[in-house]
Amino acid sequence: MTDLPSATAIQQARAILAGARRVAILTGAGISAESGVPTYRGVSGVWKAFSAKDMASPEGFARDPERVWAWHNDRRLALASIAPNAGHRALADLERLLADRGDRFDLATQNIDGLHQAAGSRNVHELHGTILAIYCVVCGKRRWLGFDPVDGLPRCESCGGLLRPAIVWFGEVLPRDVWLAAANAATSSDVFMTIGTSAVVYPAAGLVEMAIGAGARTIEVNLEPTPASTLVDVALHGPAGNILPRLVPEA
Ligand code: BJW
Ligand code: ZN
Repeated sequence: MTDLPSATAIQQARAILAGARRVAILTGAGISAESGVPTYRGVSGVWKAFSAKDMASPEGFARDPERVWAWHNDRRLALASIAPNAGHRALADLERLLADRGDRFDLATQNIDGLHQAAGSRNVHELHGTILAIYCVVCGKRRWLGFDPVDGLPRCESCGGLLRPAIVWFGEVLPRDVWLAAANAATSSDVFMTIGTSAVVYPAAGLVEMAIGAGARTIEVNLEPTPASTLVDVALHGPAGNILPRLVPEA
């Protein structure tokens, strides 16, 4: 079990955030873990039970779309009864505080679960897409799906093509406009935070280095050390739901 960060480390991070005018955030599965969403890596991670090659690649979907759809249906059903936690809410509070001051806040997330938006975050860049939307593999037409169950293999209303979850799988390029917004936020931020991500999946993991290269102060919040820990100014190790509410300046 990880010890909580020292009061001094929390204080350092609070001081960095208190003076911030342009905050950029990167989140990963760890911020949703306390809501009950499984992370990908680690002992109880999704990739222990399911192969990323089969479930998170265009080749895996082409081989067995029924199996990929069945798994996504299960996950969407589970999400329907999952709520944001104190970590998501603290980031939404921080966004409101900065907006009230006329300052900038960008939240780039690798998560596909929609929990930041459910917590009230507005300026969210979904780097790896969303499990709550679908698009046609033939004509690209996209539509919102939400938590509704899908029977069998869903087909496009326009062209009859196979529909797939609007998630970015391995080997696929991130949506260009979303990536550019996140990269721009990172390189123009004065404070960049990386939260609940193992920081191994690129290009998202590169945002912290881009922010540092452009002069941002940096904070990491994670249960355990990651490749980003040695790069940041302050690394806070512990649960995001405990740490984040303690970092947000009072309004
Ligand atoms: C807590 C906590 C608590 C827990 N509080 N913390 C070799 C080298 C470099 C790159 C590559 C390479 N080979 C291939 C690549 C490219 C590849 C990549 O980076 N692979 C690496 C794994 C090596 N990237 C891509 O393919 C991307 N596209 C791309 O690069 O396009 C250009 C290109 C095209 C063609 C060829 C090559 C390049 C796309 C990546 C898409 C990733 N998509 C996924 C799948 C979603 C599937 C689904 O859900 O259905 O997105 S992968 C998966 O990992 C998911 C996540 O968003 C992503 C990141 O994971 P995350 O969020 O960091 O979660 P975990 O589980 O890893 O970590 C959780 C963390 O939380 C841990 O650190 C815990 O300690 C912590 N934690 N509880 C605080 N309470
Ligand atoms: Zn179509």
